[in-house]
Amino acid sequence: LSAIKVASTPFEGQKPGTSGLRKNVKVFQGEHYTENFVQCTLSAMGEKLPGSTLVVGGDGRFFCKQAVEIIIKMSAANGVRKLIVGQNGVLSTPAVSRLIRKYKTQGGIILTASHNPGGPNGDFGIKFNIANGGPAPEAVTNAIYQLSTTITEYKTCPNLTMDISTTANKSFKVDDHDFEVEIIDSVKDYVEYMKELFDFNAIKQLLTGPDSLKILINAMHGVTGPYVKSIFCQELGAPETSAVNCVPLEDFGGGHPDPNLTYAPELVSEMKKGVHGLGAAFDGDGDRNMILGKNAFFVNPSDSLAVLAANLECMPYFQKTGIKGYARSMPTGAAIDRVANDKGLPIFEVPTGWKFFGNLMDSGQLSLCGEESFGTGSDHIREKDGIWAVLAWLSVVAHQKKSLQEILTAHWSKYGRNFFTRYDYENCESEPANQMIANLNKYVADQSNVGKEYSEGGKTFKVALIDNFGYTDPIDGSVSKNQGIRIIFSDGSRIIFRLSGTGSSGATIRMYIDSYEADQAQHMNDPQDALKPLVEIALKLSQLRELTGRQQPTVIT
Ligand code: VG1
Ligand code: CO
Repeated sequence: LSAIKVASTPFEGQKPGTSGLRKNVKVFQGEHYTENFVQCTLSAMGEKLPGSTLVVGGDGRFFCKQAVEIIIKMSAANGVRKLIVGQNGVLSTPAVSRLIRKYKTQGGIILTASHNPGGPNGDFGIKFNIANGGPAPEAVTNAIYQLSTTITEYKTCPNLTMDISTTANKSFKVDDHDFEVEIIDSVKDYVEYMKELFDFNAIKQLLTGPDSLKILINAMHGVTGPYVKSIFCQELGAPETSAVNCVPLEDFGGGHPDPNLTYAPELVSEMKKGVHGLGAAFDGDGDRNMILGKNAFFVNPSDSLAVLAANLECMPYFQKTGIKGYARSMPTGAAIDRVANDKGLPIFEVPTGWKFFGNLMDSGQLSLCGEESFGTGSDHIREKDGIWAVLAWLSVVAHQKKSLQEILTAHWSKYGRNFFTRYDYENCESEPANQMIANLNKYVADQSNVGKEYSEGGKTFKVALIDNFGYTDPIDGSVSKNQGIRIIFSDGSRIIFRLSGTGSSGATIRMYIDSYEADQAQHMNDPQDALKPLVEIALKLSQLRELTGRQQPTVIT
């Protein structure tokens, strides 16, 4: 077999966002589009490319298989030594992270647009993960983007073919070098690892037997289906009826594979019946999780993180490694900060996106972290991990022998409650959204706004700190600016605005509100009631309604 060079010209906008390059499938299907981006991804590896091993897989959405085929041919032509590919091109994002670490590869390529809808009219995405198993840091994604602006050709091996539908190991000779493709079982390594991390016997006891906890896991036709069946049904003994929508579909059955109260209504209505004690759903690529208790009691992801932080000791992995520290993304509710303070452990605040946790974990300073966007994970891998989060919750329930609602209320009694909500305004016009952010930038740049008071619904808040969040990585010193507008009040309440970096068209505005309540008598209030005054202040201050014309958000968390 021999490699050839194909002439090409740059495409605009091949700039990875919060989590890889995401565009409409039609864009990726365009002539040379995917090839260009794959070439830039490989070229950005520099000296590490020749002789490297890479993991390749995705969430099984429409165009995944074609993309895998392209990557195999191009890797062969670019001097990669070996690819480890999930069967049918399927691997969850956490599974890729695990495989990179387990087999010590130089990185991996993940084919997913995560929580964005899929199918012929949906989105597709490509993301590069580095040797630690985590999403490439900005230095790498910037290098990929720079290459994409000047690309003139890509290398491929058009005659190389490989059946990816069965596990196999095949060797090729491409010009004068060896190339190997190993097609592996998509779930096996991941399942084995979960058994190392958790006490499966304790969880099995919880899920089987007379007083067993009934669970309902909804894979939303994303990649997690086979993992869910294997772990929760086969290994942990939950009945087959506990796992639904477990057949991965190229278009996720037409749904929006995002586990939240709006896009997972089926889980919510089933949980409301009061039959199940714990419900969970995952996103397309399996790194997000939503956890519900009996009667659809909603566990806010920021609370979920704090409860797990307070209870890690009951899990074998943390008994072995100890708890080094915690972290959350900036917009995430600050509930976990209180647990960290109580335990005397460090807490880090990083920008949105999992790539910012990697260095802290690699340097042994971080054990558990999360984001308000239904992302929870630990240093067992370098991605957030939906199934891991459910296993962590089941470990806590098995240990405490209480319902989720009891666990949450006890947590709030001890630490106080951080009420948190996020409003998403999806697919706004870009111009007014940018205008709003520009206005807010002007507002936070003017330090005379500090000390101003805003009153709404009988409550008054005094501005204590305003900025556009910037972060300096404590390990490598890299600086990330403009990560979100922050308006912080004297009681610690926060209003945050940022634009999404994962959408494929238009602008999605995210507004985050976080406010602490010490008074136990208020803890059972509805967060929407508790946060109403701050929501109104945020909407007025930003003029969001006036500028975008949106009276209501698309999604409220
Ligand atoms: C969103 C979330 C962010 C998350 C990212 C990737 O980014 O807010 O917390 O890390 O998605 O998640 P943005 O820029 O749209 O706000 V996933 O599961 O889509 O890879
Ligand atoms: Co995801």
